[in-house]
Amino acid sequence: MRILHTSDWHFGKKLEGMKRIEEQEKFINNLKDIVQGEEPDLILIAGDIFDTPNPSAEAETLFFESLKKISLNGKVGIIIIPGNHDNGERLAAVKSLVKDIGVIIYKRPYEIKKLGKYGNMEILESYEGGILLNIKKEKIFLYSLPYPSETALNETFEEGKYSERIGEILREGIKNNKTNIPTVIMGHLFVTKEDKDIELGGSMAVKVRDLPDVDYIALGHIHKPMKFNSKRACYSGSPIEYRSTENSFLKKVFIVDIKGNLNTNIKEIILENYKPIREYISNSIEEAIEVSEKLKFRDEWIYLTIKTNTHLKSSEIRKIKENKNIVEIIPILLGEKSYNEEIDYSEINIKEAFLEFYKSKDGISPSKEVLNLFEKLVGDDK
Ligand SMILES: [Mn+2]
Repeated sequence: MRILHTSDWHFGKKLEGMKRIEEQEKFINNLKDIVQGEEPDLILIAGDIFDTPNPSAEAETLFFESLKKISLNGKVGIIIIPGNHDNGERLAAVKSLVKDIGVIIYKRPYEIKKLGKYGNMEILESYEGGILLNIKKEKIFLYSLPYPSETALNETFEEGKYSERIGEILREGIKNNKTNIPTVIMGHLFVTKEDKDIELGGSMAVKVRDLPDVDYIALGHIHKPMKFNSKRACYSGSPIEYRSTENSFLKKVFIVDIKGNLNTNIKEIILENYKPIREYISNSIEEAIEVSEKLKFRDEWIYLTIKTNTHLKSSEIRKIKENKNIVEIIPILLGEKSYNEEIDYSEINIKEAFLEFYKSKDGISPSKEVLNLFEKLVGDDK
């Protein structure tokens, strides 16, 4: 059986307030082409479909369109679990409508799915979190674990025992596969090679060694593609660079051929970069204005650092921001730090005190305009 594994779509996510919906649409078209070319039997989406529990109508519309597109109008089955960013109940609200086109959506851990046909797939047996699936006369046992928070699992984790506990839940869950049918697990988890107990954004870590040995583990949560070969466990990562720190690695989806008896072949497919995040540095405000003008028609998000010895005027900021792709201007003030801690402000006049105080903040002297304005405000106090 051939599986396509993806996760962390984060539909509706923005970059410093800028919408990414166009890139998210481009990803779905890219993914549809991959599905057509690779012909998977099943698509697994391992959580964080949306960026927030209350996604915008625009993000939801894109999600519904995506199901239709990447399933090739119901030909390829899709199974989805919620991540920590999703509201499982809301994500699964559409389930009865999408059942006939072969989409199964979990709303919470331990959910028992109804037996029967789901488009071209059929659930032959159903347990807490586990299903025995028949797709085109091939069978797999799939155990799904949506983001396992204490609330979702309705239990309190014992200090230092989280990783072991998750391992136990997974082992218990796959026990219902009593035959030699290949087993696949899908989970929204923070898995790490580290042996220490660590946390990521409030999620406790599951150690690789605590994962069970199955044919494949499709993971979601971490945005960088990763493989834990000893357990055939992978993070597909997010399809889009969601932060500037994500521009150092390629975005991927995985094509996984499950042959049984732990004989699994994992292939990585590199996604297009629909709109890269780039960082530029200018050595003056004039240069920054020139750079932003030059980059205007380039399809990239821009963080622009400006080394300057004066503060940016609002007119200069406006000029730079004529380039709609500038997400942030980061000024670095290059004054000599001449702040004198010893100064006794009672000994000097108010204009001198203002100059010293201004310099103490940014290490540069105020412009003529600022100084004139200050004098006008306080009157002529010599
Ligand atoms: Mn997540």
